[in-house]
Amino acid sequence: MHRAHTAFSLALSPMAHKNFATWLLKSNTSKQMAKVTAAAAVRTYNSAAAEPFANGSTASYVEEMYNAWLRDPTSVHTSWDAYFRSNSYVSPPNLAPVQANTLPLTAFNFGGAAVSGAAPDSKTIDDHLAVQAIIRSYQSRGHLASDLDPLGILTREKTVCKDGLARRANEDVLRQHSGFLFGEQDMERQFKLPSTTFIGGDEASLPLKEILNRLENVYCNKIGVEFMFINSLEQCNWIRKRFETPGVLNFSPEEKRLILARLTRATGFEAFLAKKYSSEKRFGLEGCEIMIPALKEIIDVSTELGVESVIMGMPHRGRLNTLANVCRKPLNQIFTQFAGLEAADDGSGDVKYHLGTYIERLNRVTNKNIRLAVVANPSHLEAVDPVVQGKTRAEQFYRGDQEGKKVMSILIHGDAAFCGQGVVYETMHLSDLPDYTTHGTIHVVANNQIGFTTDPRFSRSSPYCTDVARVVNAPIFHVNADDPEAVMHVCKVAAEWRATFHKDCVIDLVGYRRNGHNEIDEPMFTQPLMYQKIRKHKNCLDLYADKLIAEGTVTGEEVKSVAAKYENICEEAFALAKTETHVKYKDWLDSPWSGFFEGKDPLKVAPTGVKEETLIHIGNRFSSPPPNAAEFVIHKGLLRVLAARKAMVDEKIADWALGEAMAFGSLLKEGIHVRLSGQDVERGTFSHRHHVLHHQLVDKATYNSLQHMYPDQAPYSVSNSSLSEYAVLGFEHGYSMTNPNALVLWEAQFGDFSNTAQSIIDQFISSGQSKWVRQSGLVMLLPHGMEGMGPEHSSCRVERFLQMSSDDPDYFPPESDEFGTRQLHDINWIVANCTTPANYYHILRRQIALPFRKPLILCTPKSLLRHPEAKSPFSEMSEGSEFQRIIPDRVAGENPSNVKKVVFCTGRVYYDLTKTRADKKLENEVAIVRVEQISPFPFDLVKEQANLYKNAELVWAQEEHKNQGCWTYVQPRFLTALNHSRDVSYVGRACGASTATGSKAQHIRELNALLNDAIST
Ligand SMILES: Cc1ncc(C[n+]2csc(CCOP(=O)(O)OP(=O)(O)O)c2C)c(N)n1
Ligand SMILES: [Mg+2]
Repeated sequence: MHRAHTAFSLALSPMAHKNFATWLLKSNTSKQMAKVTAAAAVRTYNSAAAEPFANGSTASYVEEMYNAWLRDPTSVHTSWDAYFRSNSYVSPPNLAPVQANTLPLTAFNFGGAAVSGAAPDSKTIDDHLAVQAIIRSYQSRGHLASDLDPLGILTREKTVCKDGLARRANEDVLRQHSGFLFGEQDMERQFKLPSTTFIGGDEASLPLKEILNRLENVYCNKIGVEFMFINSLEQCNWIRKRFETPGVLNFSPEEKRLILARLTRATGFEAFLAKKYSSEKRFGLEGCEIMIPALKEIIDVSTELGVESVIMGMPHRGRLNTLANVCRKPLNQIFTQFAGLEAADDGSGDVKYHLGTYIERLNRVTNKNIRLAVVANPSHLEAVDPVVQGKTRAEQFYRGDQEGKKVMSILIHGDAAFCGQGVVYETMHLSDLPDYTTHGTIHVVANNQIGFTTDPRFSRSSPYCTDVARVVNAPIFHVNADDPEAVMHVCKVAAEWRATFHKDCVIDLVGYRRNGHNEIDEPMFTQPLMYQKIRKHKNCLDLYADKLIAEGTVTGEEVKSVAAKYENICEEAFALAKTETHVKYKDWLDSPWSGFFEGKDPLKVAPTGVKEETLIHIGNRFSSPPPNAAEFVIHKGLLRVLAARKAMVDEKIADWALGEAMAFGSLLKEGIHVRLSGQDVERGTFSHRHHVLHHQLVDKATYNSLQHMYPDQAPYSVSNSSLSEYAVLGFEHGYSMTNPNALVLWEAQFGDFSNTAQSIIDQFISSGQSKWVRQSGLVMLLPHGMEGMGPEHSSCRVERFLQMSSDDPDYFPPESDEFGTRQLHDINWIVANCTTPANYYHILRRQIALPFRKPLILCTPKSLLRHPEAKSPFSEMSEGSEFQRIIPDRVAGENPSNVKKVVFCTGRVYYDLTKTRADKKLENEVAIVRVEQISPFPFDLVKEQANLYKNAELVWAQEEHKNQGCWTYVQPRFLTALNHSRDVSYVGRACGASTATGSKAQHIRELNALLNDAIST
């Protein structure tokens, strides 16, 4: 936290508050008034624009003046008279008063005796305005002076001011209003409280001294509330009320004992691990142990308010403690992870502080059942955030929880990662999008004021590590982690905020890190002064126990006995863990699919062809305007698209968009939810899909025929996403984890953009099953193809996906009827590049027909979307048809002995090759074989094709550069398939650093060269 080091530079408000500021300028009143003008002018657009200074009590005060002036112009000061005569005054909008201030201002006349019905004197007005400005200053900026740092390094000491009061608020907080501070003689004067404060409780006015003390206590103590940038008066008032109302921080003795007991467990857990596994890394929570009671409080309050399932994402710090004391994962399972045992099940596993969990248990405090999941995550900090959101959204969807009342997410962050990692920002921006919102996430920052060895001063440019949350108007509650009661209050407010407004909020738990980054690191190398302080600093549990003993809530014996009891529990679990011989990865699964695998033959794939009448029905619906077509005005161009679709259906052929719709529609018919998400997917980047028809005259009137295929179909959702790959791909991955009976697809605008989501691809999609026994059938649609569009927009870098495939190049699996399915079962993901709508249709349907789930990486076409030959007859999609891993050359294959050369290829280049072959009239001499599923490699079918053309030369032709595309992947596998008895040579572009040339002419030259090389004998 280095908030104090950064000067705030606030822009002038674009919405300068005309009423207030202009009349003051015009009326040229006292100096004091001019200062107030400045206060209004300095106010910024992000500073509660919805609650201008002239609103609330100031506004009602001015209005009172105005009404008095209307009755009798001489009853007000000449400056008011001049102002009102200028017609500048406009009554403020009618804001519902949040607190009735019934006392007239005349009751406070300071210049002379109060006279009933008389106008207040100008000193009264000035002083009231000054007090109101001060109240507002505390609300807006009090957090800058609040006492957040348990180590006191950045804490501003209180100073005694000219009024005799000690306060932390200084010019950072009060700014120009510090000049308004009164003298000691004013301290007992009563001031009317504006409706925008709750510090008075039931009192409409308070002595100045009390006002200042209360403000100081609310805003500059152990809690720093940042909220005045929120653009909603209702929300600002809601927060003010929760923090300002007198007595909000009073806890009952029972509540205090519960906090103490929870803190004892959190502290005891780390101490126990430190004792038993002193040389093991565990990324302990020491210095921020309060996070455990904090999470429990959030969950308690949320459960009380109706939440039944909580999905959490968190980094390394305090993760084991969270599993143990928040999720109540059996301690022996946690301790077993330290024993270095062999795993009892498949997979490569992960380190203990990355594993997930899923627990269903009774919440003892609320007596309600609750499900808690901690999503497994990689080291890549914050990468799990969107995954958690996607999983949460999916759970809400399947439960019909449209407002997020039953399912919620909590994201826990480190201070350095929260402000440093861009995915946090990307994820925040999903928070209010209709198809991505989870209706409010509570973010908890375990802010230990350090990231590994780096001070905040060198790791961020913002005053707080939480500033990223301001972009979505999330309130931010900073709190000193050494004050358990303040922390609990903040957690309660956060849970209530989420339940009330269904919007994100942030709890910034400002603590410290007692040890090094991990328990083996030496922190004094880099933070000597901070760690000298830490060494002398008592831990939070001891401080709190001392406080409760001193106030008589508990005795020293009680404190000791609670700690001893927990230590015993740990010892028993430790003994039990010692009897274990294996770890079970399944114990750590975050998304169990109950029943999905039961009774299934793991090698049996359901048929993917469907009845022709189903295809015709889907085709007809997909090519029809909405039922109320007469009223729904469709764009003329789309009418042509629909007519062309209809013509295809009549001819029983499908292009790419129709093939896709057949896959989606038939799955929806079978009760499979389909969700397609990505940038501009509704229309399709290449304007081929058009799933959402827009009424040309009525805003938001749309029609999506895939949602209306059958009355009892599953829901179809297609959503244009925010312009993010990292967060959106992570989100869809999380969505796909929740339920195997859904087809979840993410489409990149162009395949190359998927590399900005690389950590989701590397850390989750390719390796999730191996590390965390968690399957996913997510489909990534990656437009790919060298079509002269330059270095970007050409390649989805399929070579990278292939390089990550766990498909052994030297191993030809035993041949059997189940060859293809067994390969799919054993691999980490599927990589394919289909050339026909029918094969695209089948591979999508196969995702669901498989008895297990695997991610599918699909290179998808661009020009083929409209290519006259890239069409499939319905017969290739109807019953009896299936996905073809390889598409043989039917013509050349009839007389294989004539064939001199076999060109193997994948993807769109096939159509260029066939055209060149036709031009050269070499159909009988050159066979062209399409490898549609690249990984797992179809060893069996490649062998079969090669055997068919015994004497032919074998080549692999590709349009990508030699070091890219599929060549390096297929080459060794060809040799294995051919048992090293024949060779396969390369035809295509030379190696290249870039994916494609930027010159169209060069592109055409290169393409022609490769086509000529490939189609020659
Ligand atoms: C994306 C990413 N970059 C770098 C790292 C290496 N790393 C691990 S922990 C850490 C510091 C994290 O600091 P903070 O977020 O404050 O969490 P803390 O460890 O202090 O709890 C770093 C840089 C990582 N795990 N992930
Ligand atoms: Mg940190």
